[in-house]
Amino acid sequence: MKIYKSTCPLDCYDTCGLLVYTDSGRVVKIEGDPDHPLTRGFLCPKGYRHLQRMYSSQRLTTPLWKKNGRWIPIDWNQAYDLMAEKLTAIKEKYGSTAVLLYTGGGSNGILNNLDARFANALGGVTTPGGSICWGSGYAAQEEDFGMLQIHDWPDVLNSKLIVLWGRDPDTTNLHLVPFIKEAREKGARLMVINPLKIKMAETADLHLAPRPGTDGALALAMANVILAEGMNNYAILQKSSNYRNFCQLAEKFTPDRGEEITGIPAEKIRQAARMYGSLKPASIFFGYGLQRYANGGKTVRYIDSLAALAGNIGVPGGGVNYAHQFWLEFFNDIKGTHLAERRRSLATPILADEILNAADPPIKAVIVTRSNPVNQLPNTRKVKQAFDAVDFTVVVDMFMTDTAEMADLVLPCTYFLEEENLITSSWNYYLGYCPRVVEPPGQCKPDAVIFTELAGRMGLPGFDFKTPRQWLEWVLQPAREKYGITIEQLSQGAVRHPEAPRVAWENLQFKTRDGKFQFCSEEYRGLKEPPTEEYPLQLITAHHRRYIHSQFHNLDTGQCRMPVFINPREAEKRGLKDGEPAVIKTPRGELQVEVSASRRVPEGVALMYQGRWLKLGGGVNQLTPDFVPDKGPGTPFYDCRCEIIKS
Ligand SMILES: Nc1nc2c(c(=O)[nH]1)N[C@H]1C(S)=C(S)[C@@H](COP(=O)(O)OP(=O)(O)OC[C@H]3O[C@@H](n4cnc5c(=O)[nH]c(N)nc54)[C@H](O)[C@@H]3O)O[C@H]1N2
Ligand SMILES: Nc1nc2c(c(=O)[nH]1)N[C@H]1C(S)=C(S)[C@@H](COP(=O)(O)OP(=O)(O)OC[C@H]3O[C@@H](n4cnc5c(=O)[nH]c(N)nc54)[C@H](O)[C@@H]3O)O[C@H]1N2
Ligand code: SF4
Ligand SMILES: [Mo]
Repeated sequence: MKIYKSTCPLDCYDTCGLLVYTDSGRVVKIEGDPDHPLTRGFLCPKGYRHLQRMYSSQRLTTPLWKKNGRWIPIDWNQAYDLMAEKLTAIKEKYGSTAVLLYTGGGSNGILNNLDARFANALGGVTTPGGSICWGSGYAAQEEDFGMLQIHDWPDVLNSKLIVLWGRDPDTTNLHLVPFIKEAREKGARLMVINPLKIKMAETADLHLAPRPGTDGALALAMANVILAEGMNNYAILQKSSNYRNFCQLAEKFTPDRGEEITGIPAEKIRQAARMYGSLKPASIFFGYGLQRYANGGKTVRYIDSLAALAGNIGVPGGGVNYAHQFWLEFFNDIKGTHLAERRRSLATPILADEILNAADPPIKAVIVTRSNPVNQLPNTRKVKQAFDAVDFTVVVDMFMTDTAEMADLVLPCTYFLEEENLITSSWNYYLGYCPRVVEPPGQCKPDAVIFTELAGRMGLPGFDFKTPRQWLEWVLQPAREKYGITIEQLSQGAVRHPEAPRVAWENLQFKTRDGKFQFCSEEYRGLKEPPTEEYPLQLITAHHRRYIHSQFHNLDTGQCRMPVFINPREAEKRGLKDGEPAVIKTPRGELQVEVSASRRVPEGVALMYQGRWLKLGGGVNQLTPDFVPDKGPGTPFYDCRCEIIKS
């Protein structure tokens, strides 16, 4: 038996430290590494299912080529020849930006970015601009602070108040939970702001349940009370711009107006404002749900402004924790940005339309890596149309996903334990390592090798290294030279970024153009798709505890209707009983579902979990809207009205 330290590569806040046990060339057990400073020895349900997934009989083990609608196994030489031939022909006829590279959150491995290097070396391609995930809030924080920083997780122990604003750590950020518990044992209070009664709301000191997509109005109404009652803090005044205009905006958002928009009683808004204005320092943890709306970018900006107003920026135990942008400058540029001669960007939230309408050049080929856009982009019907319209689609994955099904060529990649890699996260400051602990099955190859070999075959520049280890050593060179961080060191456990702040913006020197924090005075706007008589409910399609996006769903057997959670009163109004089949309808389409009556969901809201495969009876994105929100562009999945009827 051998034991290795490794890192969970999933696109998750936590990037857990793992202990991987092998015996006779097989992984026999995975558990949490108790020495990891943040994740401390336990895993979430997905972490414990890695083995089942890695050894699943559904793994793709050979390149597959679709001929006359049937999959034919081919070898790598044939696969590379096919790709080289198609991509060269398309580049010659239309230019390299006729190729779209679509990458996603399948793996946080740094070497996986060699797909982008390949695309740049090809001459530069088209990529989705903005983000399917966090785009609106990201753009908002860049406006306010100039860049994104977070507090170290343990800094929450300095907080007197913790605000989980749309974040549900028990579901998506499990290893933050013990830190929150410890802070509460030390006396910190907890406020949960979430339309749903999440687990933490059960024990919170205050739970506010705004109507989905109205948090901006809540933040402004809280600012109104803080100003009216003189609880504002002046420390940031000299270090900020646009303070007065923000105050003028907030003055218009009385608690009564807040109540009208959010549905939260004015007195409760006052109570929340008094807690936030007096229990200092207070830390806010953003989730991404609240920015998946037409107004999501502004929402995040108003909340940033509220935090600044109350004096919760730049202080231990304070902060507005969204994401951070460290590490990149400590690595050599694996994406090879300099290799591209041209590039083009298409807006992510309307990508299907963008593909269908692209001209000069049109999109002729799509390369999909570590993502499942047919399942994960909004408005599936259109996404399928767009993929259908493209001449040549290649998908690199471990499984025959909804997207892979639509491809011409599918290339089998390795599981993270089958090749070495480095793992970073935008949600904590640690860098982790994954060693190669077992041999890959069949002909599976790591993405790094696939794109290196393909580039070699096509004679593209910029691929001087051949093996993953050579690439890793090169990527790490700046961190090694500056801080002595080596692969050997990383194989002993994750390393914290030496320059990342324990407290974000501690000196109040911001990265904005004038070096100041930017208060937001943009006009408040509501939803693009508020409920109507025909579609009276708002549909949230959130992330599930046991799955990460579409991953792991295929390990569950059987096809069944997806549950839709609604308040028992909403079920009753429609004559629907718990467990009964029903149909959910939105302006995009409909889906067969099963009613699940739940008091956790407020009236006026329907909750479904995103990710289940279309071929397993899922596909919530058949229902979700595709339009460009206020900032990012992010992807406003939850700005979606619906109705549920008997089937
Ligand atoms: N309705 C709705 N839709 C949503 C969201 C929502 O809240 N509601 N959330 C959005 C968010 S936040 C995100 S981040 C996106 C996620 O969207 P995607 O990133 O497209 O999501 P995944 O389903 O995780 O797809 C990852 C794929 O990569 C594969 N994979 C894993 N490891 C590797 C690897 O090393 N190499 C390669 N080549 N492939 C690998 C997996 O098998 C999987 O098929 O979805 C978005 N979609
Ligand atoms: N288990 C698991 N963990 C994950 C993921 C996963 O798929 N599964 N995905 C990872 C990724 S890529 C991401 S982006 C993150 C996402 O992590 P989160 O942001 O924590 O999760 P989401 O599911 O995007 O957001 C949903 C939460 O926002 C709330 N919400 C929805 N609308 C509103 C609103 O208008 N206002 C407020 N205040 N709250 C609202 C929902 O009720 C829900 O609790 O999680 C990461 N971790
Ligand atoms: S998915 Fe997240 S919480 Fe689960 S094991 Fe991986 S890093 Fe840890
Ligand atoms: Mo995400």
